[in-house]
Amino acid sequence: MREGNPVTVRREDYAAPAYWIDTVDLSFDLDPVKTRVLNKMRLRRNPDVPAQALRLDGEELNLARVMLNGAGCSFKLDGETLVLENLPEGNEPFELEIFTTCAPEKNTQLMGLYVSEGTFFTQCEAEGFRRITYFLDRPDVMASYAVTLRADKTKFPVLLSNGNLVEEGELSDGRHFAKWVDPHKKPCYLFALVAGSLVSRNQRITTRSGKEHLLQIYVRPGDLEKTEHAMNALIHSVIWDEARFGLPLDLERFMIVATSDFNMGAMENKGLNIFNTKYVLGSPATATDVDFSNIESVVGHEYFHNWTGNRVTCRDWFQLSLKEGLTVFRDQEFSMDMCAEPSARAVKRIEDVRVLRTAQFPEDAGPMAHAIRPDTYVEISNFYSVTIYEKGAEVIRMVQTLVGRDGFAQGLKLYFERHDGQAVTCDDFIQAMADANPTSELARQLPQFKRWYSQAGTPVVHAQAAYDAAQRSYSLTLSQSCAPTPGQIQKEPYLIPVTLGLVDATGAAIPLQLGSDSPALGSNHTLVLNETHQTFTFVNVETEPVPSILRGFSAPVVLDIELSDAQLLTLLAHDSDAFNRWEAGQRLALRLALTAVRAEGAPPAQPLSDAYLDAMRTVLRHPQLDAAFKELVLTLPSETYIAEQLDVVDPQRIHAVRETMREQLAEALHGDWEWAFDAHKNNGAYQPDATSAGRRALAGLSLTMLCLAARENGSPVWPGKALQHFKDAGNMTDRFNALLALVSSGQPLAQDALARFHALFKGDALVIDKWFALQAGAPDRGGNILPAVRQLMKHADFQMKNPNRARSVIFSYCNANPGAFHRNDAAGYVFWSERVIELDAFNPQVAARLARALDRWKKLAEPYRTAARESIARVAAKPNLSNDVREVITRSLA
Ligand code: 0A1
Ligand code: ZN
Repeated sequence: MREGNPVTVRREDYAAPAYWIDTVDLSFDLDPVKTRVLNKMRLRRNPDVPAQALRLDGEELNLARVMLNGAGCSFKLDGETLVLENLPEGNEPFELEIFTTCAPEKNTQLMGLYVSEGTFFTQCEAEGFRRITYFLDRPDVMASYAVTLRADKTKFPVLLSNGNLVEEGELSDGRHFAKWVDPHKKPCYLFALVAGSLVSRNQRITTRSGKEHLLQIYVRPGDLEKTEHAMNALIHSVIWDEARFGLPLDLERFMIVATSDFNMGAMENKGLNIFNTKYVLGSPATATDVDFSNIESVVGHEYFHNWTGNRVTCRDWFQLSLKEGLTVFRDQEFSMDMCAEPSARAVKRIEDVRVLRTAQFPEDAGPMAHAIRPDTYVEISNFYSVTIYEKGAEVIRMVQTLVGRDGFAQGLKLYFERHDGQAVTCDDFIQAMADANPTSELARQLPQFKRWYSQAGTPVVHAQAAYDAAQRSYSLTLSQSCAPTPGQIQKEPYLIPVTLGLVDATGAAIPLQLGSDSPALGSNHTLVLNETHQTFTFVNVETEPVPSILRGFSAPVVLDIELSDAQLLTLLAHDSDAFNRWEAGQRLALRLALTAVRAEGAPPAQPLSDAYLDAMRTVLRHPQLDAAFKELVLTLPSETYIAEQLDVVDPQRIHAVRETMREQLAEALHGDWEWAFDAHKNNGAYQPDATSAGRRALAGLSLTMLCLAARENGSPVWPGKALQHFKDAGNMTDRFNALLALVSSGQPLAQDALARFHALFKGDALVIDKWFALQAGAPDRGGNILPAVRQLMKHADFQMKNPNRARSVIFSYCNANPGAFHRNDAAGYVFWSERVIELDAFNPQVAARLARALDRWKKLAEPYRTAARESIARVAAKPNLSNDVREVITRSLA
């Protein structure tokens, strides 16, 4: 384990490798206790770099032998680095043979080669390959791989690696072998092998070019019928990437393998994607609509990496967003294009923005804030972040907004023409986009746009409007600022695309025109804000308009605008932009929440206004709006999002206020919720499409509201109905929503339902994860959740070493249940520090994610703040922390 040697890596220190590795021939004798790895490589000096020793990365390897061109040679170990000083001079290639062993069964970090439920898996991104063999473990070293796997045939009948199977056969002693050759050069982080007892769903497809491909999904026997949705998603991904971007599948065989022990979501290894089971397995009986939609987007994401990530990869890990931001953007677009209804696209956009604002904005305002292309890191695993991924995707989306959809496709085409087969930088990407669109604002103001890559923090755009009735003009002054972030005090202005429209009091769109000699702009236009202050004057505006600014969330900024309740109600009722329509409702609710949180004394009993409640009723009963959109509008802003608006945060008070608001909404709209539940509850045979999912979501929210109201008025009717609905449910979404309704409203019947749920799904790990998560994430009533969480950890099904299970209990409590986690007696923080330390001893990546739960401690009110700092200090005082946790904790206390 890497510990005690925290070195800061700097982007500016990048140097090309001193050697290239052209070919790698790996042989594995797979044994869980001791696996033997023979690595034969052909290397040559990089003529562009001064002559120097060869330094190969290694970690937790046992070195048995090193041979140079077939003979013994001198070498030394510098820490864990293998150093060869006396290599042949000149530029002739030479052959190195390295023989090592490792212990997959003992690999609890799940990096490198490990065993999960008796099957071998690898995870090499970012720096896991060095745990398999000595190597130049960096993404700019790309080699051709041939891999031979040998293992016991009974225990490991399936042997997989990247590329094509070229040979297989029997060996003595009940062992067998398979040899795989990957026709594509790749960096070692894309290497993978799998060996175990698995079965596969197979699908042959013919793509546009007429080429045949074999698509396969490998799972444990018994899980095969849960792979249909993932296979459909894969087929759709192949078709979509070819249709939208002209990017074909470049492999004869494309495989996905699922494992239940995985640190992240999935991994795009060339031709052999390895997935967390959570993002592969889904049947109507066991997976919710959210699971189905996640499966589709993660399958898409990993598949799209085949071009954006694999064909063109990153020069170094500072460029991570080159592949991740771009690929998240692509998977978001894919999911939107998979929606039949245009309104479902808007729903997806709202959901994505909600993630950005509840997870990325806090990161950008906290101690771990970093630019999408950071300048330094200690442990790269800590930078697989919402900033690199989600904000990275927003930056790509702004590029598309600035160059247009066709211009973006042209830019991507040029990017591949220039860089196919290379390891490149974010600068290379954006240059291709600009060069393909030379007259665009992007090309004209490229250096300024690039500040999105170098500056951390969320910009605030302040909007001020003035209507001049006499001149019939409307001027909008936009100004921007960005708060300091660690290591970046001063920020330069960004280039911000601000898409807007103007709406009159009846909701009609006002035609846009900037200056009387200027062309008509239609009713929707993107302004480019590139200075600290800028005024835009619209002419021929007959009546005072309501501004609808930042439509579609055209930039990842905070829009600071003073809109009256009446103006927000107009937008909520009429805006043609669905995102801003939703946003208007959120702003109304947020305003009421903040007023109640800031009020003196006990929180008000009825924080919601009649106007707000009437507007919500109108949305809920609206004949044209679809159910998914209604569910989003009727869901109050999260506690985390409310907290982000405040300088001093009292999580208990925020929780209390939001719960009161929910109860008020539940009671005031009681008849409407009853109508909504009845109107949306029956959907016939399960289909995972967005429209049906939206109906189930709205029925689920209605049921929760009805159970909440029942708690207030003591009526047993709706809890009884919820329990019945739970029992009768024909799919997991309905069943889980009924259970959630009972649990989140604190109904006594919840206990019965929870017990039945466990009995019904015993042995189905992903469903049992939900069972744990629901209880650990339940609203706190009198401090009952922490004891419940400690009890859950004693449950026979609890396994700390399985990341999904650990997350389902511990993260659901510490990261996703602020009202229960932030306790007056500091017990939540003590629990957190114990778990960070406990996890760090065997899985630093998972521990470091948990360590982020107290990122925002400096904003907490007393007594939380002092107690949080003490708990963080307790973790910091622990010797032998991993670099992963050490980096998070050090930055948190800085
Ligand atoms: N590249 C993957 C994410 C990933 C990163 C690190 C991992 O190590 C445990 C695993 C997966 C993706 O973006 O999907
Ligand atoms: Zn990715």
